[in-house]
Amino acid sequence: MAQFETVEVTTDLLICGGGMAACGAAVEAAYWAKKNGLKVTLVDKAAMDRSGAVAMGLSAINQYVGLKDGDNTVKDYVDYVRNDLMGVTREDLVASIARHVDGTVHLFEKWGLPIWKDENGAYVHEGRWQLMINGESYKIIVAEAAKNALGMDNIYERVFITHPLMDGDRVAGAVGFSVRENKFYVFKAKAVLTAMGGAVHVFKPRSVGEGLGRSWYPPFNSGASTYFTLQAGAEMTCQEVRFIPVRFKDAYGPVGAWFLLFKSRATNALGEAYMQTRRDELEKWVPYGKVKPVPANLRNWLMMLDVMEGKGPIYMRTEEAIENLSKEVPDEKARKKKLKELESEAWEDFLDMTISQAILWAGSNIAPEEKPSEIAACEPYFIGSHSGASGAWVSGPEDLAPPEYFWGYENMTTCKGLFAAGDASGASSHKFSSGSHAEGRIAAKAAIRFCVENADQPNVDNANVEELRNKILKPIELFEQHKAGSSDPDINPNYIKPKMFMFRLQKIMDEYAGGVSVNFTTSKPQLEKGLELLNFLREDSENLAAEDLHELMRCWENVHRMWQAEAHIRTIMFREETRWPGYYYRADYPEMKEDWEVFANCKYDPNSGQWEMIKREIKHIM
Ligand code: SFD
Ligand code: AMP
Repeated sequence: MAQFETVEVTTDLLICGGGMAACGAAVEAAYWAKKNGLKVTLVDKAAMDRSGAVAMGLSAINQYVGLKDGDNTVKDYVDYVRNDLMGVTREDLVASIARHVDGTVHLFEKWGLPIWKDENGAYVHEGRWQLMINGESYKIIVAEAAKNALGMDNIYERVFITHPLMDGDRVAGAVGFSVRENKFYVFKAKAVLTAMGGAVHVFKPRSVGEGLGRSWYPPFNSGASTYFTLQAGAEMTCQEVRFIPVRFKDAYGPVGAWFLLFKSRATNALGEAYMQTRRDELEKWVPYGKVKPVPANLRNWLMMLDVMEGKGPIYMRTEEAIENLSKEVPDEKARKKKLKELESEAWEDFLDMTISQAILWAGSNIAPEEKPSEIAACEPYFIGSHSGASGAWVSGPEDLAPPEYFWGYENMTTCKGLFAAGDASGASSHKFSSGSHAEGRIAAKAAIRFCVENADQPNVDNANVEELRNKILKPIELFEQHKAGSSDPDINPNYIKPKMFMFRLQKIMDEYAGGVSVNFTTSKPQLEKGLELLNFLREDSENLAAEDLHELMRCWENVHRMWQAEAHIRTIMFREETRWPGYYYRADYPEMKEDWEVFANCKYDPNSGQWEMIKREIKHIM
C-alpha cells in the first residue's frame, strides 16, 4: 500500500469547513483569539475561494432584517420562520441570528460585495427580507476576509475531515486526509466548530445520464456535519425536516426572484394558478395554512396536487410577469428600455448563481419575455440554513434561551466543546448565506470563550488515532489487494466502488423514504424496509474500495450520506403525523396532529451503537 505520512496539528479552536458559517467563524474567532493569545485553525475539503454552496455565487442575500431602518423587528423574523416551518423552530436561535445578521451584511458590503441600490441609495429588496446583489464573486470576497483574519499558515485546504477525536464526553479534535497528497491529518483541539454544510445526493436525483450529479444544492456537501456530530454522541434535531425546493426544471435555477421581485405566477398546463385554485386545501393545515406568506412546503404541496392529477407541466409565467411589469411604464420608449432591463435582470439572476440554467435556456430557445419555463419540485436535501431545519441541537444564548435550551455556550452541541453553525445546526431555518455567516461568528465567539474557560488540552488516545487511520485508509488498501481479481476495476466480488454504493443508497432512500419516484410519500412499513436495506448497506460499507485519493474522498462522502439517511428514516418514522406535506407525506398518518407540535430529536451512542429518539418541547419566547 502507498505510504501515508501522518501530520499532526495542535490548536485551540478547530473550524471544520470553509463555507459561509466557517468564514464568519474565522473572522470572529481571529479577533477574540488574538485578545486571548489563542490559535485558530481552519480545514476545508476544497479551496475556500469557491467552496461550499456559494461556490458559483448568489444573486441575493436572503436574510436582511433592516433593524436600523426600522423596517422590521426581530420578532417579525421569528414569526416568519416559525410559521414557515409549521411551528417547529427554536425561537431563541432564530432571534439570536436575526439581531446580528444586518451587521454581517454591512461587513460584506465593506469587503466589496456590490449590493443593488435604488436612486435614493437604499438597498433594493427582492422581497421583505431579501436584498439583490451582484454576487458572482460573493464567496471569493467573503473567503478573502476569512483568510486575511486567520493567515494562510492556519488554513488547510483540500483536507477532508472524516471523524471527531474524543476525550471521554469532550471533543478533542478531528482526523482526515489530504485529497491531493498521501497525508493523514490529526488535528488536536480544545474546541471544534463543525460547519461542513448540509447533505446532497442522499436521495436519487432527478438528473440522469450526462446530467448526473446536477442538483440545486452543491453535490460536494455530503453529510459530513451530521456524521461528525452523530459520532461525537451529540443530539440532533429535525432530522426529518428535509428541504425540497421548487426550481426551474432540470437546471435548478432559483425561483425567488421570479415570485418576489418580478411578481410572477406559476400555473399548470391548463393555465390555472394552483395557489388560487387549491386555496381550500390550506384549511387542512391550519393555523399554518392561513399565514402569509404561505409556508414553502405548502406552496410545494398545492403544486404537487396538480401534478398528481396529471395537470402538469407546471410553468413559471415569465412572459406574463415581464409584460405586466413593463406595462406599468406608460411611455413607449421608456417601456422598451424597461423591457430590456427586465430581460437582462432575468438572465443575470441565473448567471450569478446557477449558470447551467442560463445555458439550458439558451439551449432550448427560451426567451423569458416570450414563453414560460417549466418548474418542478427537486429531490430532497438536508439543509438547516434554508427552508429545511435538520442539524445539531445547540445551546441558545443566555439572555434569550429558556433554561431547557441553554447549557453554557451559545451554539455548543450537547457534546462538550463541539459547536455547530450554518447547515450544521438545526431548528434555526431561514438563515441562508448571511445568517449562516452571522451564526458562525456567534458560535466562534462562544467557542473561544470555551477555550479560555477550559484551558487544558484534552487527551488524545494514540491507539484510537491509529485505529481510525487504518479504518480511513482501508479502501485504498482493499483496492490494491484485489484489483487484479477482475478485468473491470469497477466490478469486483471483493469490494464495492463508492459510485455503486451511492446508487444503492439513493435507490433505497428514493423508493422507501419518500423520494421523487414515489411522490415524496412513505409509511411505517416502507421506512422499516428501507432501514433493513440500509443495514445491509452499512455492512457493505466495510468493503468500500478506492483507486486513488479522490475516490477515497468519495468513499467517505458516501459513508457520511448513509448516516444522514439513517437519522432521517428513524426520525420520519418517530414522528407519527404529516406536518410538512410538500416535503414528505406519511400515507399512514396523513394529518397534522397537535400533540406532535414538538421537536423530534435523535442521538447515536457510539459506544453501544444504539439510537435514542427524544421528544423536546417547543418553548415560545416571543
Ligand atoms: O435563493 C468540508 N443559498 C442562498 N442564500 C442566500 O442568502 N441567497 C441566495 O440567493 C441563496 N440561494 C442559493 C443558496 C445556495 C445554493 C447552492 C444556490 C442558491 C444554488 C443558501 C446559502 O448558500 C447557504 O445557506 C449557506 O452557504 C450555508 O452556509 P454553510 O457554511 O452552512 O455551508 P457552505 O457554505 O455550503 O459550506 C460548507 C463548507 O464545508 C466544507 N466541507 N470540509 C472539510 N471536510 C469535509 N468532510 C467537508 N464537507 C464539506 C465545504 O467545502 C464548504 O467549505 S437560493 O436559491 O436559495
Ligand atoms: P428561492 O429562490 O426559492 O430560494 O427563494 C429565495 C427567497 O425567497 C427565500 O427567502 C424564499 O423563502 C423566498 N420565496 C421564494 N418564493 C416565495 C414565495 N412564493 N413566497 C414567499 N417567499 C418566497
